[in-house]
Order: sequence, then structure tokens, then C-alpha cells
Amino acid sequence: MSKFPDLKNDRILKVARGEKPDKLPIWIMRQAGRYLPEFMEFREQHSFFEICQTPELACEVTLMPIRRYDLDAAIIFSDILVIPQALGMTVEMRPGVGPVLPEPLTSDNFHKLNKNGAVSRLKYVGEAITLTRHKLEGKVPLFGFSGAPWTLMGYMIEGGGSKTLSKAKKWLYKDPELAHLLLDLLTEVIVDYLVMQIEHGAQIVQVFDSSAEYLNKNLYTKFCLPYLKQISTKVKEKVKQLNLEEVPMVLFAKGAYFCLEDQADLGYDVLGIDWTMSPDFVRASLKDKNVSIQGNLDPCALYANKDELKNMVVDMVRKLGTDRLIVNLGHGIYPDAPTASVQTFIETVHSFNL
Ligand code: 1CP
Repeated sequence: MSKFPDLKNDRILKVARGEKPDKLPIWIMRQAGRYLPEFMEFREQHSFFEICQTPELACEVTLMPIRRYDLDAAIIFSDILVIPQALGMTVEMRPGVGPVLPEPLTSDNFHKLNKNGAVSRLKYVGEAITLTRHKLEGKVPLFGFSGAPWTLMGYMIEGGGSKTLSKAKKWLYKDPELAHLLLDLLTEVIVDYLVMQIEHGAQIVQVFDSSAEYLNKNLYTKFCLPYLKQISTKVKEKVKQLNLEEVPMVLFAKGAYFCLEDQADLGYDVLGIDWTMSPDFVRASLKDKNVSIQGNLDPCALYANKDELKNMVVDMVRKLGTDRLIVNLGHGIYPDAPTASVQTFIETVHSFNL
């Protein structure tokens, strides 16, 4: 018997398993973020990592969009950069700038990364997940998540966001062996981190490879696909060994249109589709594959007026088809997205007859 309240809305889990839900489900990447006035108010009182590291605060922010909207999932409030932090790197969240790692990773300080005990240093995420599962009272399932190895490697070497990721890509060309050592280390930590989240109550997990778009098929095949495959395989194995219920896994490899078909063979149940991919391309690429899809409205479509937005959502769903579809944006929501548009987006999706 589960130690958590019974789940009342399993639409997203059903679609992930290839079953038919009663209504077309929707959640929104970065739904617990800066476009919500209640979050901005909260941020005036608390620093970003204080929220992440205090289960009661992380839980409160996770619930904000669930109280406001009829979403079909919650996602735990955290960040992909908690892993570099747990490995011993300093990560600052600078207002208006984003994440900054003042001492980026180099071949000289690589040996300082401390993977021993890294996942236990992330225990606060597990505690936030457990608390949130109780506070959700089974209303919707709770997502856990992690950054993918390549995306984390990018932030660690660049020291923050980058327009080109040329420093991180330099490792791939100039020192591939060291790059593989780093990707291996990250993969190991990510596997244990996701399993820890599942043990603490995450009902579905997403791997964000937001920086996939900086690579080509050749690089992605060498430096990403094998690690992504290891993550899904090992997480599923470990979950079985621990006698836990199987949890669907979502991969969001932003901009990796060049290997969409290959992504379908990595063992993930759902593929996140970014907003640049056309419905025809997506369905044609995945026609014989056993995966569900998630996406893919342009986050900027939320700036359109109500009628236009409705038309765009209807058009997108018609073209993608409702079969094995979880609706989402095709990347995270922007801080200035109008909250009323989010409401329209959700209502339009839920109005479809399946
Ligand atoms: O609802 C949610 O999704 C909130 C939890 C969440 C998640 C899933 C946050 C909170 N960050 C993330 C993932 C994340 N973080 C990704 C992958 C998703 C994506 O591609 O957007 C990436 C690349 C990051 C790194 C990051 N963290 C950035 C740079 C990328 C970007 O989107 O601009 C930034 C600005 C952050 C800060 C951050 N993370 C989360 C929030 C709410 C914020 C804003 C910080 C603040 O409050 O000032």
C-alpha cells in the first residue's frame, strides 16, 4: 500500500504508458516560475537556493500553479544546477542574469569534483518531494527532474549560460577522453539522483537536455545518446531492484531534431518536442516508435490575443493528433507570459473531445 494519498488524476501517467486518458492532459515547463506574481512576491523574501533547499518553501512554490490552474501535473521546485552544486561547485542565481558559476570547471580543477555523497547532499530535494506528495493530496502526479549530462557539462564549463557553448564543445573536440570522464561521472550521479527522487515519491521524471541544440548528429551520437540510454536503463533497473512502482521517464532534448528517431530508442516513455519542430515532421519521424510525445506550443504564442491563441492550440493539437499526446509548451514559459493566456491554453486543451 502506498504511504501517499491516492492519485485522482492519472491522465499524464496514462498517456506516458500508451493508454487513453479521459481528457487531453497538459502541464507547462517552468510552470512554478517567475511569470507568477505570487512567486515574485515570495522571491522578495527568500533567495533562490533557500527556496530549493527548504522543503516547506519548495513545496509551497510547487503548489502555486496547481492552486491557480487546472494543470495535470506538478513539478518539484528546484533547478538542474543543484547537481554541480552538490559536486562542490559554487552556483549563484543572479537576478536578471541567471545562473553563474564563478569558478568554472577546467581540466586543472576537474579532480576537485566530489561525487562521493553528492546525492546525499541533495536529500533536501527528496524531502521536498515527499512533503509535496502529501500536500498535493493526490490531486495530480508530481514530476521529479534532472539536467542531462551534456547540459550540466555545458553550465559547469561555461560558468553560466552561453550563446555558443564553445568552451564546453572545445572539450569534445580537443580532449574527448576527459569529456567522457566528466559525462560518465555526471551520468552516475544523475541515475542515483533520479532514483532517490522516485524513492521519495516522484511519480514521473524528466531529463532536461536543454543544450542539445548546440551539437550536431555526430557529436550528439558520441557524447549524449549513450549516456541518456544508460540513465533510462539504470534508473529503471534500480527502481525494480528497490521494488518500487515503475515510473515513466520523459526526455526533453531541445533542438535535437537531427536525432528524433534515435531518441525514441533510448528507453524513455515520452519525448519532449521543442517548439521549432513541425507536427508533420514529429509524427513522421516517430510513426513506428513506441513513445508518447509532449509539446510543443511556442512559448511566445502566449503573447497572442485570446482568440488567436485558441486557434493556434487547436491547430497544433489537430496536426499532432491527440494520440499519445501530453500538451506542453515547446520550451519553458517566459517570465512575462500573461497569466490569463496560461488559463486560455489550459482550457482550450481540456475542451478537446477524445
Ligand atoms: O516549474 C518549474 O519548472 C520550476 C522548476 C525549475 C526547473 C524544472 C527551475 C526553477 N529550473 C528548472 C530547469 C532548468 N534550469 C533548466 C531546464 C529547462 C529549460 O531549458 O528551461 C535550465 C536550462 C536551467 C538553468 C537555469 N536556471 C536558467 C538558465 C536557463 C533559462 O531558462 O533562462 C535560469 C535563468 C535558472 C533560474 C531559475 N530556475 C528556476 C527558476 C524559477 C529560476 C529563476 C530564478 C529566480 O527566481 O530568479
